[in-house]
Amino acid sequence: MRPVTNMSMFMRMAAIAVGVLISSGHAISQDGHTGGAVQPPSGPSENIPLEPPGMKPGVPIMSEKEFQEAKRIYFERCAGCHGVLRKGATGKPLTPEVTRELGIDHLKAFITYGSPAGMPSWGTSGELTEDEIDLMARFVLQDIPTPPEFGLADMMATWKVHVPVEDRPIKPENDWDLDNLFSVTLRDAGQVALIDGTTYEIKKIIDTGYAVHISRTSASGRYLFVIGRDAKINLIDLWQKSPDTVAEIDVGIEARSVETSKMEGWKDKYAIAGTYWPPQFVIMDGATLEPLKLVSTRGMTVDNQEYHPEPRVASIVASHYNPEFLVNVKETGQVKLVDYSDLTNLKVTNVAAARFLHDGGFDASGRYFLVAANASNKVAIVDTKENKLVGLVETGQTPHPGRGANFIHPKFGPVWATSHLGDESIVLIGTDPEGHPENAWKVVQTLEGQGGGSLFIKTHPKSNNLWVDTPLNPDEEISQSVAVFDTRDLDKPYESLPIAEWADIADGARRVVHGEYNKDGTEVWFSVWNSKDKESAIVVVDDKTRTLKKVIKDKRLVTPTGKFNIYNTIHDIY
Ligand code: DHE
Repeated sequence: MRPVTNMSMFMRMAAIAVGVLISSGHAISQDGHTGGAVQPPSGPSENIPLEPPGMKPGVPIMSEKEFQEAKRIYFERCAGCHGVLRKGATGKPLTPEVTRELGIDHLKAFITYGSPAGMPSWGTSGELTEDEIDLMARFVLQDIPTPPEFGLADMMATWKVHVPVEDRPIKPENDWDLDNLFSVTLRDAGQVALIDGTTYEIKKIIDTGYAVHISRTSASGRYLFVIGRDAKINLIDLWQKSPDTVAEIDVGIEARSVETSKMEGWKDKYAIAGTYWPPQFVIMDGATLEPLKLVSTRGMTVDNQEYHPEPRVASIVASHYNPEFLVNVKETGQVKLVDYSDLTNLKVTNVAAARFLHDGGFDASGRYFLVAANASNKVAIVDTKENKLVGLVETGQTPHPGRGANFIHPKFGPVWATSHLGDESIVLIGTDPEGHPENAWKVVQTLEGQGGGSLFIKTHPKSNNLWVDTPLNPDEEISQSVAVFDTRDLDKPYESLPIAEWADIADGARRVVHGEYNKDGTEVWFSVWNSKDKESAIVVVDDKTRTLKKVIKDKRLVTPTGKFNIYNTIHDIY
């Protein structure tokens, strides 16, 4: 397996790409939108009770104003990797024992130039000024400010039902093709665009939380749940004449995941959201978002069995076999199967997987859930019928599947695939223990893609194409194109399609990210992701001919990233 050629450079670029975008949460107000302008998040910084900083011997002085500013920068750029409590995850621990040992000059150099292990070069890239670097070096020498908890009363204080259930439509009141609608994340606008999958018309833009992360649909497809990094959930009723937010709530301070109950008999009943801070999840009423049950994820790590105070909730999926949510806890490496059939006597099965759990998806049967344990270079497989771990498979470096891709391999039968952040490999894992027991939960083939920095991989049951993006690769030619393999002949080299070039955008990073199919599986949509002050686009590719079908451009399409086709999201098609 060929490692990424310039790992330091690559990881820096990757982290910068993430960090830059996290940091830009300014309002872009649009005519006709609901709600007001999106503000950058208060983050954990706002409510933290302060000790006077810089009062310890050998620890530099900071004014309270500087301290607040540093906390904001830390939340926006550093916490995703180092953790709110600075205990480390993807990034190294930054606890005071560690930072004081390193000293201020070392810290400043580190922040300025980055490291081969993946620390971005915040200074040389121009992302932070010299003064900001000095500020951040002084900040990480201080004691760690612990953000406040966020309990039921805090949630209730933010909970709003704009349209009570009894005032909502009893059948769809618009003529939209709801099945083939796409909810598109407009990351730095704090909005989603609802785009018709046939006409490519932007039907509506709806204000959401800060740097909205994902959209998920209720099992019936009626409700769309959107969650921001600021842990704000918008519940959008797609049956309204003009679909809009009917309820909203803040479930914490930082979040990435939301899901709804999918089990027969429980469809649309509950929603669940997990938070990065505080480390917990909350089960809510599926039609109103009323918070019903909060559960902490603090506890022991799976490997060395030590207490962890900040086990963040990464991906969440709903089981089709049991009335359960699968909550993937990053720092402890546990998959929690949370039985929602009795919230009073809540049963949680803790499956010991590996650290640090991140993103994942089901196999084609919907029974097995495969999740990346990215720091362990492994994929863990959970049987959602029998509630147990059935596999822990070694992959390439830092698997990042999104939800992965399922197809029938000509030789090995049903497989699920992941690409990687840390190298160019694409790993195919056998997923059919009944029909192909010899291949189940084993890597049956490794493909060579165009490079590391991949975030998402995609196919469709009706397609013979396997699409692999590489938005965080340092080489522009690679980050601005996608690789496509023929699933009927995987020994054939991939074809590279210049998606950003097709978008015909003059300048900017133009990273090509996140493929998503239309309902029929005849087209695949990619985002051409530029910074918020530059033009972005969505490029629609004809799946059969692998040729350009349409470029969707509009001044309102600010930083499009994730795209969620309603039908495919309801039915876990990927
Ligand atoms: Fe994501 C999914 C976390 C950066 C776009 N992202 C997820 C999930 C998690 C996560 C836990 C799984 C949710 C689920 O399925 O329930 N993402 C994180 C991070 O912690 C990270 C690395 C850094 C951060 O601070 O946020 C991060 N993610 C990004 C981006 O920079 C991306 C590329 C652009 C953006 O919009 O922020 C990005 N993440 C996405 C997308 C998905 C996602 C599009 C859903 C993929 C899917 O097909 O389901």
